[in-house]
Amino acid sequence: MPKKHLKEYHEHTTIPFPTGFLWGAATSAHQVEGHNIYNDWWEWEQRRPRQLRSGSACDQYHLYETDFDLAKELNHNAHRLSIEWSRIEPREGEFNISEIDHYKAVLKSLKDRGLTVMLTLWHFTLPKWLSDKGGWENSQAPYYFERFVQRIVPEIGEYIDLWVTINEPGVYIYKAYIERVWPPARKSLFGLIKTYLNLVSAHKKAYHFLHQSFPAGKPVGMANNIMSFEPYHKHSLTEQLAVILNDIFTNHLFYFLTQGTHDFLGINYYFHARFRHKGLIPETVGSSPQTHDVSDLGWEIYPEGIFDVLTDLSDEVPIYITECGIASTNDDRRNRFLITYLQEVARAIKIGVNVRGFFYWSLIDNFEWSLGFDPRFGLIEVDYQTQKRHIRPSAKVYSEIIKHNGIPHTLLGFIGHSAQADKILDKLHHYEKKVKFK
Ligand code: GBH
Repeated sequence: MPKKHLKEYHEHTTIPFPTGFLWGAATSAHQVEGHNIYNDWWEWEQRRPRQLRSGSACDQYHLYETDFDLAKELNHNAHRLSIEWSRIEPREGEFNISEIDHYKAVLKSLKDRGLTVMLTLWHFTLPKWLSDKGGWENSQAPYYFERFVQRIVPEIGEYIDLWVTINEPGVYIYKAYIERVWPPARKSLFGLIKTYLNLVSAHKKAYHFLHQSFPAGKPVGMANNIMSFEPYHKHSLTEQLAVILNDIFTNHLFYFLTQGTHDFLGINYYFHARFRHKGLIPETVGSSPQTHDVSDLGWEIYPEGIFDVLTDLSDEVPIYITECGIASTNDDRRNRFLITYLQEVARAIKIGVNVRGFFYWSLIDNFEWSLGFDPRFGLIEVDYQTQKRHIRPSAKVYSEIIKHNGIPHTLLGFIGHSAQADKILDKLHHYEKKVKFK
């Protein structure tokens, strides 16, 4: 290309994503629906302060059409959500037909809007009847899950494009058995191991059943919380050992135990951790607003980490980023997050990583488990007093990226500026008029 065109080329092109890339957002049933009164979380919440109970949550059980209209309006072409087992099977072996019909209507309304549907079958909550029997520690738990899957899949299968069997088994055992801030909040190494292995078995059973049900093929995977680990000192052996061990347990063990049962890898990316030794024992180095750009929860904004985990897990099967998002009431920060993280995803794709989609966590503000409603992850703000939805400016930036199936270069210039997204978009539209994006 002649030299004089280089500048123009640089400024006016979009960082492209592959054709057919899935763009959307993710939610989970208990976090958005409200009144999931037959599950273990509901029971657990009643023992906690009122503001930490899910209650009506976002009332998406009734407002799903409003929310899906907004997703559509924001150019999303895909959506990830979960169904609530305890609604469908509120008592052992008894299936509630009207709740099954409800989910058919929900899923159909996504299809009516032309969205590709990714459905999670288990996202952290258990029917109370099962938690009373020991939950995932019960040796029969994988069979109960399989029975639920066998009952529901034929009913809703026609609406689903991609299946996620289970969400973040590693996070679940950590929260429930180590931190003990989630039910069953038990101190039991045996229980922890049993739960983990039963989740392995539950995933495999669901995988095989889904494959039998749809021989023509609907991809099946699961979603793992994948972290980017680093040694603080490049040459410290103890720190490197800490990286290797954490990497094995957090990022690879579940895949290893379920080898051959993943049509794609579902990656939830939120965390970066550096290990620094104090004496012989490596500790994680924290990030603070003084030293790092962090979310409202203090989680470090570290876009390079998503490149790291994508290249690390790049394999023969495709990857979907099943969750990635930030809790922030500062929307400039969310813009910065979206643009810089997606730039790193694009970089990974450019060097050959087969990434097929990105689901921002989350479409709307929602119930963040033990932390209640304070963390604001949504592209759309929820006013919990009125259940009104307000589109955040960052949702429009995301929508613009989707429209271009890539990141317009004009957006890059604004990373780090505190300009309002509306201004960024004005500028972008001005450019578009001038240079006509393809
Ligand atoms: C994902 O977990 C989950 O899949 C999703 O449900 C969650 O909303 C999202 O990320 C954002 O956190 O209850 O004390 O543990 C990632 C791990 C799990 C860490 C929820 C923060 C909330 C505080 N996250 N946890 S607590």
